[in-house]
Amino acid sequence: MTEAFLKYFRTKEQEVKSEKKYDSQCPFCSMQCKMQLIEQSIVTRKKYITIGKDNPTSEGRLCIKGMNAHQHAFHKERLKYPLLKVKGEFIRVSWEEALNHIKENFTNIQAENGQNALAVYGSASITNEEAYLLGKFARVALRTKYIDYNGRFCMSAAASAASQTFGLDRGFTNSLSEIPSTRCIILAGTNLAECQPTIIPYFERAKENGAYIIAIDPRETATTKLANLHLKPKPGTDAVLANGLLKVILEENYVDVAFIQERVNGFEEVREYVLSLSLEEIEEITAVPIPLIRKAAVRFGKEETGMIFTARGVEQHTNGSMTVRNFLNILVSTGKIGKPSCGYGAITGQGNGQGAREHGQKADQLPGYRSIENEEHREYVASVWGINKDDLPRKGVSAYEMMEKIDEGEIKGLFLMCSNPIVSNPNANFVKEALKKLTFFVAVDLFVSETARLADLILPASSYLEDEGTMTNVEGRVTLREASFPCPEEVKHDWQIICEIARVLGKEEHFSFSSAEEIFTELRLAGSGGIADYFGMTYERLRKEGGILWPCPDPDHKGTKRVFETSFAHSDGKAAMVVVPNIPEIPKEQICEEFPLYLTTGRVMSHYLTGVQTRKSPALAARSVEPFMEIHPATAMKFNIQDQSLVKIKSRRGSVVVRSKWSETIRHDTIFVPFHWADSQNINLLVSKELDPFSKMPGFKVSAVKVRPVTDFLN
Ligand SMILES: Nc1nc2c(c(=O)[nH]1)N[C@H]1C(S)=C(S)[C@@H](COP(=O)(O)OP(=O)(O)OC[C@H]3O[C@@H](n4cnc5c(=O)[nH]c(N)nc54)[C@H](O)[C@@H]3O)O[C@H]1N2
Ligand SMILES: Nc1nc2c(c(=O)[nH]1)N[C@H]1C(S)=C(S)[C@@H](COP(=O)(O)OP(=O)(O)OC[C@H]3O[C@@H](n4cnc5c(=O)[nH]c(N)nc54)[C@H](O)[C@@H]3O)O[C@H]1N2
Ligand code: SF4
Ligand SMILES: [Mo]
Repeated sequence: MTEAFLKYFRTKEQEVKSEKKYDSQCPFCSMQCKMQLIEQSIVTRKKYITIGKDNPTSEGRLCIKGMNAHQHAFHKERLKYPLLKVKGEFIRVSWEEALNHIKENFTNIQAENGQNALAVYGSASITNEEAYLLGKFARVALRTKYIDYNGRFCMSAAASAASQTFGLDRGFTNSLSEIPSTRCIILAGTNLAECQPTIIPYFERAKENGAYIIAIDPRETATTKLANLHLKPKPGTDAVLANGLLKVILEENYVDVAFIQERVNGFEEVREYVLSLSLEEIEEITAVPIPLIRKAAVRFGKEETGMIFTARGVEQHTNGSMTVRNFLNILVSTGKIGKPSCGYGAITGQGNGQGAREHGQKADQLPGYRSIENEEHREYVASVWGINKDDLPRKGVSAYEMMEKIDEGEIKGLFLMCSNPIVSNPNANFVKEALKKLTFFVAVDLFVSETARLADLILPASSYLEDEGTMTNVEGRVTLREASFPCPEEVKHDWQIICEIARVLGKEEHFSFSSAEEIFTELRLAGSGGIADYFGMTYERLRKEGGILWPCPDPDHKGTKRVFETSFAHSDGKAAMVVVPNIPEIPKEQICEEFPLYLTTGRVMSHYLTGVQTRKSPALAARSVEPFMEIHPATAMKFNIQDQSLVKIKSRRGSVVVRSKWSETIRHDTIFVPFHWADSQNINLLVSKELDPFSKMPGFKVSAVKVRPVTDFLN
């Protein structure tokens, strides 16, 4: 450091009058890094810095999003009061007026159209307590069957695959501490380096210890650079690629016969089918050369230990669930599960992507991962809730299908909490038009998001800095996020908002909670004996132990570091393999003369999801100010597209205009656009409404498109 800088630094330091520290947890991804917010009072103002805090998952690390999260939480556009739309303009109203308005509209809608005319749309960015309460709110306060959440677009394909193969869906079957000692790692469709940056040292340590890393991604990313071998399939062909890997594993005899005999069903059918396939055809479909398929399969097969990780790159397809099941076929048939340094990780997305999929926000689910269609499960949860089991609604439909019901007029009122669906749903224009048809629409948010703009009433929610509660991270570790600040002005916690609405609807007796901890106590009971069992956890334990891995069924239980050590969670204790058809993503999205390129979508390091929060953070927004289209220069030249020029991308659904970014490392037939921007830059205007039949996951990762320079459309 230069003398001048040191002098400047010292003067700055002297200006700091006092300093306060607040323990917190990042509001963004599934790593849920623990952090500390430092508030410095400087002569004329307050200054905030966020630093990492040690914990078993992120080990004190933070990425740039965590470091700058406070910028959106303290942003001047944070909602502070309820806003009611009157003649097209939002005006400030009191909570009492807001609640009365809800009571009147919800009551009228249900009186005229039946219970199911109201729907609830939740989120995996809220706490476990809030996710649990929202599920209960829909079933007990509104008595509607229509509830689903944004995790449908995130974890649903992996969750459905793990539930079907293993009988249990905990994102990572092991704890992160086992990664450094594994010998071979498959990273399928995950960009950890940008999406869960603080996890990377676990993989770096594995590599230092000699592990062989295989990445599967149609483009080069900061993550694929970590790999020893990078397979670049055509988007949407991963299920076929997995068949190829499995074929080589079977032919070269890398299967674990004893493990299969003892612990696996369905192996023979899969074996017979996969051996009947030709590697030439697999090469043709995936565009991955046979020698590379062979190299990857042999390496994974022959190593003593191995792990497979999948993320949205292979999951967000209309065959996403089956694709994941095929990767699990590989894992199970090589016996690389339920043992030290062997396992599966569905890299969870949102901060509470794991917990929020366990406690009853899903259309067909009750707390503890119970099923709303199972009589025993209904009986148990109804008894905890103090209601008659026959008063519990049956299952509803998935998030996007709720939009279709809104469009059809079956759903007339919507309660939206912590999501921005007109940006994040596929077929975005349709979704926007559908939401405009609602008779009454309430959005609960930190800001006036693009979707909240369409609401009749917006309620101001507390941020991660103010809201205490538990979040279940990427490992399945339940962590307690402490509140650091009181709610600003008239802001309320999501759980308080739910309780207050329940109260005006006359359901106070079921929602008389005065703290998040009280809700957690009921959640533990409602989930007790279920798959995701938190019964043994208390806030006190979570504080003391720095988080607990579920299941933790009783207070003396230490938590579960590794699942499936002795048996899988199906009733016979066995894993279920399944034949996965050797066909790529829906044929409609195959490229053709008119739409010759595959569009795939995803993320950049500095923005989070629909960008409502990160676009408000100057430090983050400055790193990535606008969306871009990654395109190979050879492809760009073919379509007369210069680097850094404006391009129109068009699919069968719609078009957007973004700036081009030449990249030598993306496939020639593929372009990539991140989805963090809205309105005319919303890439979901181009994505189709087709859904995966098992998980109802949309095909965010494959759209057939054409590209043209914007100048072609001028004059
Ligand atoms: N910076 C940042 N971090 C985040 C988020 C964020 O928005 N920003 N969001 C969080 C959430 S909710 C989630 S779900 C996770 C998502 O985490 P990831 O799933 O890792 O992120 P994506 O960028 O959506 O996709 C991962 C990779 O899949 C590749 N891909 C695209 N199509 C295909 C295909 O057909 N096959 C294969 N094999 N790969 C393909 C893309 O090129 C991309 O590099 O990240 C979490 N972390
Ligand atoms: N094309 C394409 N589309 C995708 C994806 C993709 O890869 N490609 N990925 C999908 C995935 S994986 C996901 S997870 C979804 C996410 O999609 P969304 O759920 O729509 O994304 P967010 O931007 O997280 O929206 C959260 C909203 O809630 C607000 N908010 C934040 N914290 C709180 C809180 O504590 N309480 C309340 N009440 N509000 C809060 C934010 O301001 C924001 O407006 O997008 C999906 N859409
Ligand atoms: S975005 Fe994820 S990796 Fe980055 S600080 Fe937050 S929780 Fe940690
Ligand atoms: Mo996600």
